[in-house]
Amino acid sequence: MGVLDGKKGLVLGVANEKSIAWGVAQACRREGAELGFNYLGAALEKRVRPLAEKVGASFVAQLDVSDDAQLDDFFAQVERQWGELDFMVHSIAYANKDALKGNFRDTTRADFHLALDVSAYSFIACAQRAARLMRPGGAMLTMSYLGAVRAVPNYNVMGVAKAALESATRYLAHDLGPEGIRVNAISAGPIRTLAASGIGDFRKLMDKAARGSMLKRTVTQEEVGNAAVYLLSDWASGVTGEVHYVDAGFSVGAGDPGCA
Ligand code: 0WE
Repeated sequence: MGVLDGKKGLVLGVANEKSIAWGVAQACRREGAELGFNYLGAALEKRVRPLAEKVGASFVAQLDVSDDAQLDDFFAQVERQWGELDFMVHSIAYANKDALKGNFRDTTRADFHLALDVSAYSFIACAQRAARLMRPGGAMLTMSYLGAVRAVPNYNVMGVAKAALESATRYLAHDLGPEGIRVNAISAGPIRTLAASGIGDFRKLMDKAARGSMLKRTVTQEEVGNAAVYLLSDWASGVTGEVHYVDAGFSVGAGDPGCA
């Protein structure tokens, strides 16, 4: 008996076993959901397929969210295979590595376009296609970060993208509410993932996050997964348009008291 028993859901954005999306997928599986996954390209297919197998996934297909033709094709395959969809998890972001350091004011038009396209527009693109396969009771979820609402050093254009993503969450919730479909976001504290491995000084950032948190630690993929289960389940039937923080209380604190 799980809270997602009988539900079919897509988890978009698994890259490897460290991915937040993988933590979400495992929690959803534990609660009885039938899962489908995407992979970005051939290189990640080798990573994703074995993981998908571990949770008995019934659907795995290629989807690069920056390509409309792939979006159409992916969701057409979901429709053929499943017919209906109960939930969708979007855990996808990308910015140029060089844009995640140095001065925000040096952000180029190309850096801005790429980050906003892959990290924010892609949720809209997936939501419009997923919604057509959902009935009342459907749920969507995306992943954000505190840099959406505060100026976090070096997060730069990703902060602007997450701000757009959180706003899109509210507008999608507005649009899809009358259809009985809920749309929420989780704002997770920093977690060591493939995306994080490309960032200098991530260790220091994790340390600061732990010290400044209420629980005096960082959060895990499993904890994000458990919160995701709640938001995707019927227990959250009255919750939509929300950004739910899973950050050990960091965002409600005044910061690290030992830090000047
Ligand atoms: O959203 C993120 C990371 C997103 C991300 C990470 C990378 C690294 C490698 C997007 N694109 C790329 N592109 C790459 O080439 N986080 C919330 C984690 C994160 O990233 C940061 C952070 C935190 C926290 C970057 C700078 C400062 C803090």
